[in-house]
Amino acid sequence: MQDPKMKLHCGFLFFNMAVIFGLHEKDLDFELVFIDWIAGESKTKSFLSNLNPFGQVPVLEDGDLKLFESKAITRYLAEQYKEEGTNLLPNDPKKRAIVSMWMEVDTNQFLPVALTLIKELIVKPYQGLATDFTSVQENKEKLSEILNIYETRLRESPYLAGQSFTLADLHHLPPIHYLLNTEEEEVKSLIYSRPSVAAWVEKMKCRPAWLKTVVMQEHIVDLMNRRRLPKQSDSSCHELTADVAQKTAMVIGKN
Ligand SMILES: N[C@@H](CCC(=O)N[C@@H](CS)C(=O)NCC(=O)O)C(=O)O
Repeated sequence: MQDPKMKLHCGFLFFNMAVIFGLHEKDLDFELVFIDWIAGESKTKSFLSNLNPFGQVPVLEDGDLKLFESKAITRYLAEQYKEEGTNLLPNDPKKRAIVSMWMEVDTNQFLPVALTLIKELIVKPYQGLATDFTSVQENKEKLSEILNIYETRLRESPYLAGQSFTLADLHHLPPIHYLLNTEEEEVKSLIYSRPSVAAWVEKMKCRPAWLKTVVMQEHIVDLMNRRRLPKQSDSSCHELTADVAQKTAMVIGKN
């Protein structure tokens, strides 16, 4: 088998999922290098000096290029591999500006709220820490207001930046996936009680690239859980990639 061209250093959580989603949308081959950031693997000397001085994943290596920050990575994939897979950025500067605007909305409005909820409801319990329910309540209220604006927008157009799926939509689905997987029914109903938001989410969830992303993420979580078991036998990154590739192909077929 030919060596994959790119290497993605990544672990659990949605920033990582966004890049995996982007790679699948672009139909690109890559090697996945699992980084257990919860166990501190993104803070080693070698990671900090070779990959990301901020000690975070995801990091993409494409030849001599090393990139961190998920949105910088997916934008690079969209531009560098324009002719491959889905076109994630329109050519027209005005349409492209609308994509950038909704990506900024994601970063500055949606993500801080979603991230707090996901940390409180998923990450902290995983780490054995107590959830701050006051913060959960505050952020549910903020999420509701933000989703009202999204509902209005998505009544006008099927995707955030217009008629087609773009990077702006791509970056929203991974955190939404986590929000839908919390134990809090109210968080789920904030999303599903808004018909246009619900339709947008359901449409995106059917994308073949997303289905592959979910399978890959489930294996990342499995690997993370296995590492926490006593006497686990560790898998190498190559084993993970091969295993994931095989299971992904089995579940949805190679398109
Ligand atoms: N803005 C960054 C955020 C990346 C991020 O927060 N990564 C988390 C994992 S999801 C991480 O590596 N955390 C380890 C740490 O901050 O110590 C991006 O979009 O890539």
